[in-house]
Amino acid sequence: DAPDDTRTLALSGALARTAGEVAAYIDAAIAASGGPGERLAASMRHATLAGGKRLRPFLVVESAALFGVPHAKALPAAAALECIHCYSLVHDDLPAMDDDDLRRGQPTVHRAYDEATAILAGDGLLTLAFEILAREEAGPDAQVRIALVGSLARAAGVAGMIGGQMLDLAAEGRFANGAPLDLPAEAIIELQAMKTGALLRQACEAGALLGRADDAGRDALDRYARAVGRAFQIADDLLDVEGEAGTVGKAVGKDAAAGKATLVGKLGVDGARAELARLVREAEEALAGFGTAATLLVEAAYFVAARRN
Ligand code: GRG
Repeated sequence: DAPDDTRTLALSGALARTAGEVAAYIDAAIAASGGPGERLAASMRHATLAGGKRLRPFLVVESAALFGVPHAKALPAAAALECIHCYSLVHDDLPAMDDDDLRRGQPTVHRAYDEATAILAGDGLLTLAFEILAREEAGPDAQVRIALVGSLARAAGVAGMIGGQMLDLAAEGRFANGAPLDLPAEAIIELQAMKTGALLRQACEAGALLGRADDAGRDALDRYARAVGRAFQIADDLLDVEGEAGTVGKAVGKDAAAGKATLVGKLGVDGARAELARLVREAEEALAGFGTAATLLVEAAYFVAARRN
């Protein structure tokens, strides 16, 4: 069953708490990073501190909490992942990529500043993420910190987000001067698992690493994260068709115009909704072994599926 209002309220409170703590952590990390002048730091703050659901940091802290890790101890890994996520949005919005004017209701970084500054703000956040993970406070010992670095690098890199973005551009027909490719559903699922799923999985993997989870715990969280990642993408594709709360569908916008390959296109809206419901059940079942300790993570899966922005 869908969660009741009391449980949804608990999730909103937990999301807001993590969002505030991660924003403060990133703000301080930018201040301590030693970059020259105000412009670079201000553009990095624009990219990271102007809203966002902070879903990935939430998944890090709540996954770690399953293994008894206090909130504060998971914040560096959560902030590092959010830096990577925000950098990917800055670069994805650039003229050479999606050429977007707005992000989180604000001008994109290249619109608020300029293109060169946006590239450097993204690069600055990418490297700041690994600087954070190298801090002693980022994990209980060097072995865990090295594992966190490897995990985040793989998820953000060519076998994960970057590789998925490249496949996505190829599927749009960008490199062959051609029409968009008509990818089969399995190829779309794989592309999306890399482009957006990899960072969501990394969030749960980071929690498991911080908590020194055993194989069973790691596997359960990974099954959950895979299902949440797929649900996230289908919900995003449905928003393209049906619109964010209070707007006309993004289908009138760039994504649909670019003929992006989506599962909604393959399954239709009703088929996609059914798949979304199945994935949320799968996410919930994956965490059944944790009992009520996993309530917030289960709520988050429902939240991802029902999101309107
Ligand atoms: C260009 C380096 C580079 C990577 C691009 C992940 C990615 C690859 C681009 C993101 C662009 C995008 C809009 C993808 C669709 C799904 C998505 C990741 C949406 C934004 O994530 P949310 O909803 O954003 O978690 P907030 O604003 O809440 O943080």
